[in-house]
Amino acid sequence: MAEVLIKGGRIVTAVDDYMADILIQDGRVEAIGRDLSAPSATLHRAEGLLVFPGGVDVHTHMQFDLGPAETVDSFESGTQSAAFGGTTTIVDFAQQHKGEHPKQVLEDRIALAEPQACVDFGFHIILTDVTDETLGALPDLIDREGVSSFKMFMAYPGVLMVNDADMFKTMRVVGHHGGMVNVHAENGSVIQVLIEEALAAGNTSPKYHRLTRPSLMEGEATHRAIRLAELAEVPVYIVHLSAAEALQAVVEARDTGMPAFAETCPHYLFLTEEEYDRPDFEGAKYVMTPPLRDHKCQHALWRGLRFDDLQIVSTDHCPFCFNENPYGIRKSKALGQDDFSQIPNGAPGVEFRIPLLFDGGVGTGRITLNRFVQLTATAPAKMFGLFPRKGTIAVGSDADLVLFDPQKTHTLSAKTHHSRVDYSLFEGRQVTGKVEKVFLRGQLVVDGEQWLGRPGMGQYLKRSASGRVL
Ligand code: DUC
Ligand code: ZN
Ligand code: ZN
Repeated sequence: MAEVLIKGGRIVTAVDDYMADILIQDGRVEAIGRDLSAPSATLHRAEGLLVFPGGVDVHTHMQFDLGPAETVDSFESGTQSAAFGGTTTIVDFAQQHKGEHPKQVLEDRIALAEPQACVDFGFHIILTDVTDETLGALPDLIDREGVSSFKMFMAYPGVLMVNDADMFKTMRVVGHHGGMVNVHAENGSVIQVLIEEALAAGNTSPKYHRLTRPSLMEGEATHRAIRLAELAEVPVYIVHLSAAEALQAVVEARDTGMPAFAETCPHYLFLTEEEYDRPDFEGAKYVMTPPLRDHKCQHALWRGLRFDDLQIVSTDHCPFCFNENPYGIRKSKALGQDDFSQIPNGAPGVEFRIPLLFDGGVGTGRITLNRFVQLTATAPAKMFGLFPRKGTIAVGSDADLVLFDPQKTHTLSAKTHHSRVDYSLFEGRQVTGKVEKVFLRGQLVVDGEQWLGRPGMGQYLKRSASGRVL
């Protein structure tokens, strides 16, 4: 029986904060207590360190084919990067293309991820083709295949966008079977008009990405998504919320008792729209959707995190290289050199979520240590049907643990991160608080700068109901 003993750490969960030892047996937490002893166990000393549950990032896009572009992280490189950042579970996406059966889409994606994954993983399914066959497949996916959340896009007309009628039909089925809908909420049709006008006027640079995606249209779509969900009686989760107007729609819904939820991402919390003014096409690095917003929005997001109007911080890790080489133009921002609308939408971040939120959230006093764990591990696990196996430190839970040095200062950089992407949104930023050791089901995978994990050790997670317990 593989035994591991972690001694002398300060255990922090979403609700607790105390000194104790943790005994791990066969990948699970066997005991938590003072002065535990297990002579045959491998010992790790944790004096001076915080012990968190492994992070749960419910919004990543590894090895993701978006048509003209493909994200540059494989499941192997992306999950290794996640582990170095203290994240031991991801929920990624399996995307349905026109005519595809959602179950087949899921099976293909699991087959791609399984031999490569270095952390545990689940999938949301992106629905783009709402037919009777698609709708008929959903109950089985929820009840038997462990997929209880389905993403739909209100943006990207002609590519990913689902109209209101199809969205409503999907919501009704998903709600009835214990699932939740995730919505990319932007008014795609109006945004398309603005994009075409900008290009016709010769406005092709990255800053027009922001100017053609106004926060008002995120607010409008968020309001609409919530109203449709209300009628369909389904929990709704707004992904990558960036705008104060969108947050307002979520707050109003929650105030009336609706199961409306939302996540935001570190880039919206720490960066603002000024980044698009960088010279030499550098603004393209910040082209993600929705775009970076102004300081007023940023302030509203921090307030939302404090008061639980926003429940989760995820990364939307969707990396494309800045330079065309070494992975070629399909994996690079250079696709949009002459036309901002062709810049692949997405940015990296899976490795820096925990250090950034610790430094810029806990370190600045904006959120408490318990809230930090809630936002990065416990709430995502609960929201997406993974709790209590994931998201906390408790007897019987998977021993996914992060030993974290709250005093150590280090610099975030693409030179030292583990993603394949060639830039960082946070290049050169100094943060205090560093992931020292990471355990995945009791196995030490990260030890300082050393990688001890291996591809294929991550397991597919069948999830239970989403959006029901928080
Ligand atoms: N939405 C996402 O969630 N990820 C990448 C691009 C997008 O529009
Ligand atoms: Zn999206
Ligand atoms: Zn995304």
